[in-house]
Amino acid sequence: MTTFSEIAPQLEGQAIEVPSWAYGNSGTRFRVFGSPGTPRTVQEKIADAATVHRFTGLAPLVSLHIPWDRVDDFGALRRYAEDLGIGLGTINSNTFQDEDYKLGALTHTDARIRQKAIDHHLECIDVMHETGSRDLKIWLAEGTNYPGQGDLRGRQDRLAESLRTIYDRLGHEQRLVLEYKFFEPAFYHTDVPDWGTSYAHVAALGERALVCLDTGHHAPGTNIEFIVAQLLRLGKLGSFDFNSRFYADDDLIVGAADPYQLFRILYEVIRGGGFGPDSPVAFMLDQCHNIEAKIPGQIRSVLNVQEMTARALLVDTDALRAAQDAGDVLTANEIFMDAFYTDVRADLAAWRESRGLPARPMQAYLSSGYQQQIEADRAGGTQAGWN
Ligand code: AOS
Ligand code: ZN
Ligand code: ZN
Repeated sequence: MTTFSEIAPQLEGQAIEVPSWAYGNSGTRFRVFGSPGTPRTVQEKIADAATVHRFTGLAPLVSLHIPWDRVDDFGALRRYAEDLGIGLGTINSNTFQDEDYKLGALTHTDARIRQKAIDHHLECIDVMHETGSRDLKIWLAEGTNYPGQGDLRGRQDRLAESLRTIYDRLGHEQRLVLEYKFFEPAFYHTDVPDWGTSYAHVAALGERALVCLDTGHHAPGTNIEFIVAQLLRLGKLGSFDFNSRFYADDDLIVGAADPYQLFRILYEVIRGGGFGPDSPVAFMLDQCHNIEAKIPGQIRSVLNVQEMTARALLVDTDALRAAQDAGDVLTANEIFMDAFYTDVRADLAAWRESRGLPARPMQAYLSSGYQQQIEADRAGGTQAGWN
């Protein structure tokens, strides 16, 4: 079997993009709970994101959300982040919290409202020029709650036209990633519900339009790693929104609900050419720490991705291919499971230390005093959330 020392070099430079909103307050429709030390500003969110990177070496970018992270000077914000050792990543648009968008945004029958939603995305592209971001992430909460409420085909036509206007404004180095979600907040139909619909739209737009795959956005039982393999084959997997779920879009810590599924997804990413320094795939997290401490929650998340990546790299692909070609079902499965069952935590700890990082990032953070400091420093003021 492949050994850890053989695959360790491939772990160099693994980069996971943490979401700004993971550091702010979040919750469900029943309540949003605050917690001490929660950031009050986007600068404090960035400071916390930089802290995750400092202890793990895994999180060099923080993705922003407009308008939640809007500032007057994004150039200054970029320099602030860079002074803390990280960069600004994906810009996430928001057409799901404005009164005008109750019945749609990019799909709306009213051209004035569609233009307002398009203009919001054009503002996001302007921000990208200042932050140096590559990706504009579009997630649309658009759909209907009742059969007959909307013209399904007309909505697709208007969506295609709106996306075309946005795509044509992108800079030459910029990309559009279109995220799908099978339900919520719309309950009867969602206008971008599945990978096929996202693929159809991004394929029509051009080579710098790709699919964003949120691991919590599928019906229970969906074989997500198959979608990963297919989109990589098609050259249209742009980014992940990693999280985990037990039932719906729970936005829980990635790998917490089903580490084996995360392993299988990462195996397909590696086999499909989506992993490594030249990978076109952004490894974003999209999570909310509703009840647990936020910085430790992000540390746990990036470590879970690193650990399952290491295990997936351990798969003996030569032996596996031989077993597959021979039709040796049980041996093939055993080779696959051998890698998944390999505990790489001690190897990872030693490898981190060899690179000047804490062997055990979580324990290093918890004993660093940073949490106590921010709880003292941020005792006053209004905590950031989904606003
Ligand atoms: C919503 O369910 C989606 O996962 C979005 O990707 C995400 O929550 C949003 O981008 C945050 O603005
Ligand atoms: Zn998402
Ligand atoms: Zn989601």
